[in-house]
Amino acid sequence: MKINMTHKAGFVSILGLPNVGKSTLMNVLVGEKLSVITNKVQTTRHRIKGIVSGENFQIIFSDTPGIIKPHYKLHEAMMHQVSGAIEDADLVIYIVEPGMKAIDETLETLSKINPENLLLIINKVDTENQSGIQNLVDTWQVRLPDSVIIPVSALYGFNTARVMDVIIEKLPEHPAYYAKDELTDKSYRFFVAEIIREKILTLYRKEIPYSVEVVIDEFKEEENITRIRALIFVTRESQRMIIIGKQGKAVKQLGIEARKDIETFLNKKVYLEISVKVDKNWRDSDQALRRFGYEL
Ligand SMILES: Nc1nc2c(ncn2[C@@H]2O[C@H](COP(=O)(O)OP(=O)(O)OP(=O)(O)O)[C@@H](O)[C@H]2O)c(=O)[nH]1
Ligand SMILES: [Mg+2]
Repeated sequence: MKINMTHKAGFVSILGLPNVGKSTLMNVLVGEKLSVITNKVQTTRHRIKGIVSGENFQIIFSDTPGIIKPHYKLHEAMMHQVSGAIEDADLVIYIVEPGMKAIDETLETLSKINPENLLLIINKVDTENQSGIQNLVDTWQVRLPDSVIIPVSALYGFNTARVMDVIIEKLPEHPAYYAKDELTDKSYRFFVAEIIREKILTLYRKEIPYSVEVVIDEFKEEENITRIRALIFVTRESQRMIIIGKQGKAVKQLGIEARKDIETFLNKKVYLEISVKVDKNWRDSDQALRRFGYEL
């Protein structure tokens, strides 16, 4: 027998300072479906939506860039997405981690959010003992008396089911916004560029990851192979030399590792060509940022 139940749906934005585990948490909450998220073609903006649909509910999560003070127009564009995610949200998940000092900065951001629609998550509690966790919860509860506060370990899945329950409980009644099999708003191109950028982040050090942008210049699906041409932009010739490496060894390694992951992701053979270009000013250029898919 099918019981007619009301349907809930809403937008849940995940915010916080850099590195607190926003992306880890979104991946966990979207669950196994995340791996399929990447199989859908949608828009090219940088805030990443992950959609979870049940029979009677739909949650549209937004993973957002970590909140920082902008040094470049790039950062402004990133923070623009954070403000957009706050404006669109039915609920905001704000993540903090144990020992986080930047409480004032956090409270300033949180002052823009209705406390009843705020879920404060203390992540990484696997790094804290029981009384430490209780202290953190108490400290935050004093500052945010009207918000739900949940200690979580996104890495180990501790309390993440409770987070889902609280979200579903708080969702407004609304029909689904997206088709129930839709998993993200991002395209193949976007995720391919992210795979390459992720490899750059792990293979190179110092300022390289912060100076790099990846653009997919060509994405051609043929019957047995997908041909991808990626452009890596850096801000200085010296960085270009580092990316390429002695006799091209570094970029070759990057290409091999990225191609493997892209093949797994697309479930197809991939031919990947990488070029490295210098654009001194891309982080401060409206034109370049627009080309790279940032909204200004
Ligand atoms: N110990 C522990 N580490 C975690 C947990 N959640 C995330 N991490 C780690 O924290 C680091 C940052 O995680 P991300 O999910 O990339 O953090 P983020 O907030 O999305 O970071 P930005 O996108 O840079 O702002 C990674 O090394 C994760 O493995 C957790 O619950 N416990
Ligand atoms: Mg992240």
